[in-house]
Amino acid sequence: MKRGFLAVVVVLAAALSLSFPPVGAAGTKDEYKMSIVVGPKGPWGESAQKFADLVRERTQGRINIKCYFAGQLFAGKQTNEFLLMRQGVIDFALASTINWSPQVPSLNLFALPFFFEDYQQLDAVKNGAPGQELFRQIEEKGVVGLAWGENGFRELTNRKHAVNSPEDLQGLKVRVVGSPIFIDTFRALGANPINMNWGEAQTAFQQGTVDGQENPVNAVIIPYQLWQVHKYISIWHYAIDPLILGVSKKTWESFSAEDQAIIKQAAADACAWEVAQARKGLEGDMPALQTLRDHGMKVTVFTPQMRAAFREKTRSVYDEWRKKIGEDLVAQAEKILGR
Ligand code: X2X
Repeated sequence: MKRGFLAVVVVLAAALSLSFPPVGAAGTKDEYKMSIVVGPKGPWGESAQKFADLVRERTQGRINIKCYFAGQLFAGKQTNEFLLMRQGVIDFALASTINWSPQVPSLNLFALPFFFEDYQQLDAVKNGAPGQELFRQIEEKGVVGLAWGENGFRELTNRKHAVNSPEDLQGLKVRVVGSPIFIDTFRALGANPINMNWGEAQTAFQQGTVDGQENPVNAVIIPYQLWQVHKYISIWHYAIDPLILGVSKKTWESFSAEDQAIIKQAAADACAWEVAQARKGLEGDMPALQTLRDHGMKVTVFTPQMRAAFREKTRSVYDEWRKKIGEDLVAQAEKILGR
């Protein structure tokens, strides 16, 4: 009888220890995995490391976040990142909204062609009601948004010729992310868009299997030295790409309220630094473009008239994607932008 009771206690204790983390560990695993699509160089990669370092310091080493750069955690397919976070396979990510947009269509708001004109407009939308609504939607799908970072305005580079008007894009093979709005946009402009993960894109640029690509200047074009493969760049600001520093909801809920506060503050600090770096020299006269010229690139900065010609050509993309993103959300953003 006594033995039987003891056995029950032992079994119960074993079951409890399996279902709860040990007391005092505060939900800590030895390592939390953080996903970054790009490499460690440049504002995007550097700020992810900064965030991990801040969390480690401020928790006296209790919370150890390891950065996995260049898409190591999703085996190449960048549009799977959000799915893996939902499942808790990836704990943290400093992620482009583009890569999450196949699972969260409203994030395509930032990819509406020629919709955002400057950083002030972006800030007003992401810090206002639409930004809150987007964080609510991603949380509903299993990922908690901690802070907004920035990849930046996406600019077109190519190896063939200067692109000043839609005619110049005819038939140009342009690498884009595997997110449908980009295929639609480049098709509407008469180009030949090709889906490709960033991990494979650089080889394609070197081998010339594609002619061009689109990415921001400070966070991608400069760190990846794209002047080595592409001589022409059009500063056309056709889409904006904010980043989200997010955490799997499963992981988030395993932290104490105190640790959550530390992590949230570290995210805010790292992202504030990152946004400033992503924009550095790209406002006003855009002195950062000199770096590109110094490396032999031919830079075309679009005038509002040049943008208007492209916007006109992509009107059908706006009409179609407005519905997919959510009419209310787009209308809210337009109200903020005074349209
Ligand atoms: O793949 C890209 O172009 C990049 C690096 O900008 C994203 O992850 C969206």
